[in-house]
Amino acid sequence: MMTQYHEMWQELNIDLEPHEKMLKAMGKITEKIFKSQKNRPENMAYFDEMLDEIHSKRPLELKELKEKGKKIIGIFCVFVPEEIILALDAVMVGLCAGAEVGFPEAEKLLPRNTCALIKSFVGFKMTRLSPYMQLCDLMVGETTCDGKKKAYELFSEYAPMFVMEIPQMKNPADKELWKREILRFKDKMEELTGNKLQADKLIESVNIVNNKRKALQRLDSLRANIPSPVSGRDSLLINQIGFYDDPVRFTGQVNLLCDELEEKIKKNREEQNKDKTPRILMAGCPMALPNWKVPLLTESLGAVIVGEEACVGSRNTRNLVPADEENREQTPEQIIDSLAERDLSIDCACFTPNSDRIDHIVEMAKELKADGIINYNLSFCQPYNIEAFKLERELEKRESEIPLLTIETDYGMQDREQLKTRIQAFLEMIK
Ligand code: BJ8
Repeated sequence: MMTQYHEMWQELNIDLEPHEKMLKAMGKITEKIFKSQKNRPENMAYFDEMLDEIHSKRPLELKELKEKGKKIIGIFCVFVPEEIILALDAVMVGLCAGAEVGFPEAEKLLPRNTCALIKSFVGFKMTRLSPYMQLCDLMVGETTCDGKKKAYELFSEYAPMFVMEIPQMKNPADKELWKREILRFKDKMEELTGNKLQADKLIESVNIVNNKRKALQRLDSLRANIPSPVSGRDSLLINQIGFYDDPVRFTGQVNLLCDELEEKIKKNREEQNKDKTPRILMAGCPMALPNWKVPLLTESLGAVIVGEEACVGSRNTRNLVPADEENREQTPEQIIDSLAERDLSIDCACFTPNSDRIDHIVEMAKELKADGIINYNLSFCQPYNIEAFKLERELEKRESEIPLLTIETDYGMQDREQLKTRIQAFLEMIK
């Protein structure tokens, strides 16, 4: 099998030597971060395997699908509608990345003071270290923050790009703009795949994606139990894998895990009042795979993360598209209207105003019985760093008793000790 993977990487023009080094390093890290945890749910085995084989098994599946004529579509933001991609018989993969490995190359194209998430995906492409990027027939960008917008302009010299214009506000005209953009994307996808969008296929895809979101919602709600039946690290990993895996298979595995967690909760009833583990809600910038620095630090210091107010988390899964019987009789355009409506409920900091996000953070903290919030921001991410001030002020204004720690960091390990000290002090304060 290994030879088969090597052949695939060669065919995909992966830079083999650094790629092998990277995979070896990843293997060691994942052992330490995930597999060494005690009393881990048995059904995490599927996600561990997905992670172990993230550059082999899944890319090979995608390559085989591609050989059968399916198109592979890379995305960088949860606004890009997976429903349209699936309905046109293509496959979606997330391309946001959470490692520093390609930064020196990325910095030849972008200023050093660019957000790590952007430098990471640009770096992976330029260093030819991602089989997903090499497999893509089309990469879909979006005009969210300025950093991404300008990076896509440069990136388009290296990869086939299609950029969607995301509105910055949420007025009726903005919804119309977004709906037009989804229709423009549909046209592009029809041209690429040679398929025509049909209402029944679109409804089927809406249901597939809704089911994926429902399974992740189920997982999130189980974490509201005391003690939480699953670690934050594992939950984050599951959410990250959701951007790579086959959506139907992934949903089945998340539900299987949830069945096991429900059993565990029943058995742990008597622990309920004894558990004093500090419970943390993580809010802010998305943590793309393999960005686990802050969750690992937080949980290694004795806390448990009970929710992610982020796009790799509940911001992406909170709302569903009206489906099932309600839209059986609808035309594709009417269903696209519902897609646009749902998308505009995403409270990304790129929108102005974005007060829903603060309400959601407060609601989540209450529902998940969080003892504190860690507001996680990537350096040079203006939208989230500026909203951090607003969040602090709003929590004070509302006399919210929930303590908040705001941190600004990147993908490097240089600030590890400093972060550790700050998180430790925060946890001691909330105990
Ligand atoms: S809907 S959060 S996935 S844009 S962290 S690149 S904002 S400078 S990732 Fe995002 Fe879509 Fe919004 Fe979600 Fe820019 Fe900030 Fe970097 Fe960011």
